[in-house]
Amino acid sequence: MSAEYQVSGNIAVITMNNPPVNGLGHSTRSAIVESMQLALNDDAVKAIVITGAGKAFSGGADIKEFNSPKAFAEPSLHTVINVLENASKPVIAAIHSVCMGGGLELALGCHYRVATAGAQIALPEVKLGILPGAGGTQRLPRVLGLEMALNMIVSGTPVASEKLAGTALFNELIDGDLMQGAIAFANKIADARPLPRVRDIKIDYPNHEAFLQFSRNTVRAMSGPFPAPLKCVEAVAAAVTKKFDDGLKIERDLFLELVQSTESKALRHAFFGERAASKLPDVPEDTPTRPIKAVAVIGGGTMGGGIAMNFANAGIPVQILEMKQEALDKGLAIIRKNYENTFKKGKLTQEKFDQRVGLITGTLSYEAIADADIVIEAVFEEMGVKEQVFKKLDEVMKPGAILASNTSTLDVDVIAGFTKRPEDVVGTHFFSPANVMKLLEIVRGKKTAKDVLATVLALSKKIKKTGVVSGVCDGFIGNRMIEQYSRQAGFLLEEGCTPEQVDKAVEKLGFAMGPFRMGDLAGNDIGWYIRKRRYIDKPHVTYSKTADLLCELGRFGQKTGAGWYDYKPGDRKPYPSQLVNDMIIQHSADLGIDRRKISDQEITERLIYALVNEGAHILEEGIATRASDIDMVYLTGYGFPLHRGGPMFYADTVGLTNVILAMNKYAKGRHGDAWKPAPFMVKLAAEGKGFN
Ligand code: 3H9
Repeated sequence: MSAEYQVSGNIAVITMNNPPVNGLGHSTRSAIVESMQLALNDDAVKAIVITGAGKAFSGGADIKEFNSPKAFAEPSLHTVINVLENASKPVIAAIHSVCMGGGLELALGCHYRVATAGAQIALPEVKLGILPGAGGTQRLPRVLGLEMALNMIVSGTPVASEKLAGTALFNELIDGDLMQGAIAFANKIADARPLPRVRDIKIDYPNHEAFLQFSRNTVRAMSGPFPAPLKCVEAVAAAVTKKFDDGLKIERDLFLELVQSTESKALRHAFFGERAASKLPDVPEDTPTRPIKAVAVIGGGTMGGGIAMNFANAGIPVQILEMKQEALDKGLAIIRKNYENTFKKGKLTQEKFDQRVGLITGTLSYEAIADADIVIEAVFEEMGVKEQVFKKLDEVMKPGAILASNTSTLDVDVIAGFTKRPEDVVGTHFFSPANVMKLLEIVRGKKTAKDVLATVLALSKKIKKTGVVSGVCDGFIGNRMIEQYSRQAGFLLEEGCTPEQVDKAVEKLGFAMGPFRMGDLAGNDIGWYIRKRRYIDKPHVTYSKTADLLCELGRFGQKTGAGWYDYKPGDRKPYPSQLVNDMIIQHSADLGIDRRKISDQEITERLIYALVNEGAHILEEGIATRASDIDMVYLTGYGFPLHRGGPMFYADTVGLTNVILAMNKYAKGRHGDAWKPAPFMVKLAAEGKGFN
């Protein structure tokens, strides 16, 4: 039973009970209808209160059901709402904590609504690529007015219940105990007739057509590749221009169309992917975590400073350790400047500014950080330097402190081996700029303790990052895959592309930036440094030499005013470079390659399928726990287009057999050895399955 039924005096109370957020899945919907029958058939019952158990009134339709027939099985949410709205006895929604999506639609089908202050009220469907499909687009404008309702529906942003007091959404805001208040309200209105229905309210908005047209234009310009926001406007427009039932039908048709769209499936995948990433099969959810009340960061450079800001933003004091006073002063000054910029933009109050700046202090002494609960090393990416730091940390840090490394490529097990407490060592790979990028790759060493992983996963939530656990391997999940992508980008230049052509093809697919613009932004010297190491460590791996030739010209990117593109002073816009293009053409000639015209399809397939194949190896080796973890790494750290759901989800939408067919085709070209499909992917394709 996903709802409980009780009678208290003359009032029946139906309590939805489907943890964690009382999602309106099939069993909950059925239980509400059954409870309603009991209440309507009981002559002693004068009014019915409906509420939610635990931490929500209701988080809406059960999104997990969306891919199954259960989502639309009777009683549908429409049916449930009809039962409530047409009941012969008054039905009162008693709202608290979270009232979202289908939960709010259900409440709007009740005759009355009471709520506690602080409840989050939203129709957030648009964030899942759909629109409210159970009357929300028709009823919310009737209680909040056209403008406010449209804003809420198009943005999906929650509004606190007290901010909506005084509107027709709430009949009363309850101070104190919600159920006592709701039952008192129910007794007060038990005999009042006729029963008010939201559907009967008339929307009065002078010149609504002009407003709707303005909204369409604005929303179209802002919604990028996502169809849902504009459809939200269409559905709300129907609330004003059509009869209630006709509007409901329009909403329903648009909902059914959107729920099947790849964009919505991708957003739902990201919603669950984000939450799944915080779970590890062998680390139980009740694993105790270590308290984190103080943090230390080794290194006050750009990375160390950015990392420190995350903790200050979350209210946790951070010490930054540097070797020299000058470097420390410089690092602290940059952090202060960053906060000042945010303050000047009006995104930080004076109080928050003072608090955050005050939480970050500096030191030159290892002894001063000994009591930190976690220390994150962000020093130069060289094993010798890491060795010195970790030996020192092992010496000074208190027992139980977590020793974390921000390494992006080095072996965390080797680093752990520099200490006598490898179980306390973990990788925390932040992405630059560390105070902005959402991704945190958490690298699990062979000996990393489970409570250390549980602690860092919980901490990543606290600092508003998407924490994804990776096993130890060269480059971990993200950089190991991007290496294959970058190799293909280089080969494409040798075979006939210009940097601009490659970037444009990828950007057309929805990437924030193509590989060459990205290189110019991040600094081409970083890749050069890594490749030089690889030429020694892994001589069998082939790379195009174009990137080395570029670096030999000192063209490291925006920071040197020239990279794959030319730049004008004070202007970050990339201009195609004749010099670079000539250099690429000359290089092809030196290699004896006949340059050919390469289609956008080939460019994007080669770049994305290179990611996918490496991702399949990563899954096969158990480096990533699940395909959605890889997708989360790419969505939150590498600018993979959200509406495509991440590389593994994208491969699933193309179909793994099609991916393998394309790879076989490219295997016949230059560097064909890069195109051997991972056995795991071949197996899944043969079974007709996908990664997710
Ligand atoms: C809809 O209503 C369509 C209708 O218009 C039309 C229908 C015909 N379903 O976020 P958290 C799970 S569409 C299933 O970490 P928080 C979530 O997966 C729906 N499961 O907690 C997680 O599970 P697990 C419109 C759901 O306290 C657990 O709850 N509604 C749902 O930070 C905790 O989640 C939305 O879009 C759901 N609807 O935040 C609301 N919601 O523990 C989406 C949550 O196994 N949800 N779960 O990983 C949210 O925004 C937040 O989850 C919420 C709680 C604010 C509710």
